[in-house]
Amino acid sequence: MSEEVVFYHNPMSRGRMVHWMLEEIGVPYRIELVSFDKGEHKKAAFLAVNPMGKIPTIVHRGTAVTETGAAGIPEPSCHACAADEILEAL
Ligand SMILES: N[C@@H](CCC(=O)N[C@@H](CS)C(=O)NCC(=O)O)C(=O)O
Repeated sequence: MSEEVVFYHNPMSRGRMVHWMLEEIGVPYRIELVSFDKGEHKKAAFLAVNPMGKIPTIVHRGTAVTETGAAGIPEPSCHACAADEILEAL
């Protein structure tokens, strides 16, 4: 199972909040841009990741997180220090 955090994003979406959070906590991640104009969010390749066809989506350790409010906080066990900083800030 991959340790990589993959962030499916479109800059014209609420994914910007998740992008901001990932940058703030310094978690390594890879962005996969999903074009609304090209309808990529409703194509099979992305629906296999998130059947709702919505952005943002984060995939980590085989699990897709599809809610903005949840996607912004990665699993604490992976990035303990960063997660601790977030929890202290809340
Ligand atoms: N409940 C989700 C909703 C995500 C959502 O609706 N994203 C919009 C962009 S901001 C989207 O993907 N729209 C494309 C569509 O619904 O076709 C969340 O808050 O993250």
